[in-house]
Amino acid sequence: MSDAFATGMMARALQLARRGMYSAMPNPHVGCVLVRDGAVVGEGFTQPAGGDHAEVQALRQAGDAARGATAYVTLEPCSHQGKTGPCADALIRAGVVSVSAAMEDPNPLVAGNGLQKLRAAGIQVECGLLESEARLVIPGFIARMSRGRGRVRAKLAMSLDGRTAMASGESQWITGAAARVDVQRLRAMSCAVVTGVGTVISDNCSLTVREDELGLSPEEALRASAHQPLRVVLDSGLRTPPSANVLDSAAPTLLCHADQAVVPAAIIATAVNRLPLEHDKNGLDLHGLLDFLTARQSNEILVECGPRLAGAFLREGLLDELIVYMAPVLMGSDARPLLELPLQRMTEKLPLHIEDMRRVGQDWRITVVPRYQ
Ligand code: AOF
Ligand code: ZN
Repeated sequence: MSDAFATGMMARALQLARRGMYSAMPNPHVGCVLVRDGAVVGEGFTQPAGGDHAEVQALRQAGDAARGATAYVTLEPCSHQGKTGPCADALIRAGVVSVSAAMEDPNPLVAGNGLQKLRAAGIQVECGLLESEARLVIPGFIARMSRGRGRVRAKLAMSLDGRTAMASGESQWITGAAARVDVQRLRAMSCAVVTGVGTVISDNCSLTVREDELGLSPEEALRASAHQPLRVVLDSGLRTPPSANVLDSAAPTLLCHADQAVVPAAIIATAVNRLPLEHDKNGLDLHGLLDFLTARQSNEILVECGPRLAGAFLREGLLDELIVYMAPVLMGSDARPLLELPLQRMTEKLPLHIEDMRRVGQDWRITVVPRYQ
């Protein structure tokens, strides 16, 4: 087959992979295309956790036509027995003769073993086609597997003059409806959404994914909203009102508090899960929180909070990405700044790299990556 044909098939597999972006977690979302005699005979993408891997779906669709086929898959087929059987074995059994994987699986349980297993069975194996594109599809999974911490992204909304709330704390709404749809999708692709008690008190936010606010097709919206991210509230002194929306039953919640704080009876009565964390003048131990979220297999972590917590994550060097929605309004000089980051000298400034800037309805979305020194 020509290079262009193979590239086209892998691009199709990447497109399929993205269909699992709101539902496959904690699994990486993978896509697979099976081709025989120049025709697609099967397609699949990773199903919600515990469900089929991409290859199994594609093989099922192909049936007998898989014999003699080539598989294009966005991640190395697995070689281990996890919640589902090894995909490498399934491909061998089905009589696939050639496998092109975009990248090796960074999961140490696989890490090349899947490709080796296929080669040992006499299958022609290639790895690396559209690799950089494939890596961009699952950055959270790669980060969790390779550095032991998922990808942490903060979302902030500001006025053109860089303000996020009035002095009173009032902040609803700075951005328009389209930006809020975008935020729903950010939540839907995340395993956890982190906020601070200040935001909970001032906005009574619910931090849920809502099927009718995602702006997706009915089928996609249903799949996306079937999974609710863990809501994490950082609340050192346990000031969260027991009646707060984040404590309702719409999604799981974790209340993080100072390890020495006395837990009010009304909070105990809500039966919310709690995580005591070390605490100092800068607030709760964010590293401890991220260790917990890693143990819970969180690939993408969204921080939706006020200027203080966003500043704390940045100071600790823990933010991988900031998404700033900039609204065409001015909120004036008494309003609160984007971040609490008390710097004094130009030498202290934090350099950023702007990765993307695009219009979202009436607002602009700016995606930046901090360049920690
Ligand atoms: C594949 N195809 O579509 C995906 C793979 O517990 P399990 O059985 O679901 O396995 C999870 C691991 O399998 C996951 O950590 C990753 O290494 C790999 N994901 N592999 O062959 C797929 N999603
Ligand atoms: Zn698999």
